[in-house]
Amino acid sequence: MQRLMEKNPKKMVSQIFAGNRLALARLITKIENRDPLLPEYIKHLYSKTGQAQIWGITGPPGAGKSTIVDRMVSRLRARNLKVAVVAVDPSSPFSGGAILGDRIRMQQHATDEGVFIRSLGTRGRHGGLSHATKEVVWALDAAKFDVILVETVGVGQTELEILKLAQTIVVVLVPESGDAIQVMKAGLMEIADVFAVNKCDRPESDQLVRELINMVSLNEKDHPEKGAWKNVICKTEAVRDKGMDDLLAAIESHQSHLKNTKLKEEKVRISVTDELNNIMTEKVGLELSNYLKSKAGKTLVQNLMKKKIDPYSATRKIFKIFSSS
Ligand SMILES: Nc1nc2c(ncn2[C@@H]2O[C@H](COP(=O)(O)OP(=O)(O)OP(=O)(O)O)[C@@H](O)[C@H]2O)c(=O)[nH]1
Ligand SMILES: [Mg+2]
Repeated sequence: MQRLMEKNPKKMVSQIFAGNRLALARLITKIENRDPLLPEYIKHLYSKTGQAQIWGITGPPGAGKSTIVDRMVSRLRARNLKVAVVAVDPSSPFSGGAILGDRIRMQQHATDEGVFIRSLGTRGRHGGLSHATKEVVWALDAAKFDVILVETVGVGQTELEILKLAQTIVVVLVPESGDAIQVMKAGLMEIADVFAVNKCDRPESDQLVRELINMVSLNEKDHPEKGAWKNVICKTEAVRDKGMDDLLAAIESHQSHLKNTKLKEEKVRISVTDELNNIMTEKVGLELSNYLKSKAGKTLVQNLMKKKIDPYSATRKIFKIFSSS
């Protein structure tokens, strides 16, 4: 019976709309595994996406992201909002369920039907993680989660790519993550909407706050795409639940700002264009690797080696074959 449901994307998606957590978890696994039926599932759920608030939480390892996420989940649940957490670790081959530490930390939410927590790793694949994360977020959005928090570890290019799907981005920093110059270098100034200077129990945190304030005011005019939004800097001590209400207020204020300006629409425009790009790249890559395994593909490669054809002409030839199939 369960298998039958999985072979019927429309049925499975309707179970997800109805709040079936098992169906949702199964779809997320299919997304991770790039199931061949995935386009069918997405076709049935896409029109139901676009309702959720999507918050991105990033920052260096150990900065306190998960602790902050946990505090936010408690606050959102107190307002009876449904919350999903996606923890993305591009360096981890593990996925499914939460990473051990997060699982322990999030235990208080484990039995709460209004909370869904999932970790995503690369599972040995290169690239495509941001694409898969976006589809996971669509699934959660269609499952009617009000707020989806996406936590990414680290501050590399992959994380910046993943975070494109978020509407509001919180960058969590701690004094030991370096000075504000490093923040600039890592590209965090561009993507941050709110800074949380966590571990404010440490004396050096005031210095970091001061540097950030300077940096934010210097940077404002360079980023007209943010509209009149002025990056907010919050001092937090997540482990003792301090500064969390101010942080939540800053995030909500950014969400209102998006709604009241054209920025939200612009973000959606960028996001859908990006999706097309991702899907096209994935599809063309897949078609190409299949073609190269075929007899015709192997002959073409031979011809390239023998200089009987040049790479541009070969590409045109392949495109012709693809467009006629
Ligand atoms: N002193 C102090 N420690 C904190 C604070 N917030 C979190 N921590 C501790 O910092 C450690 C890392 O916290 P996490 O929330 O796991 O940090 P993270 O950024 O999610 O870590 P990764 O996901 O591994 O990158 C834990 O031991 C926390 O208890 C804080 O405000 N002050
Ligand atoms: Mg974490």
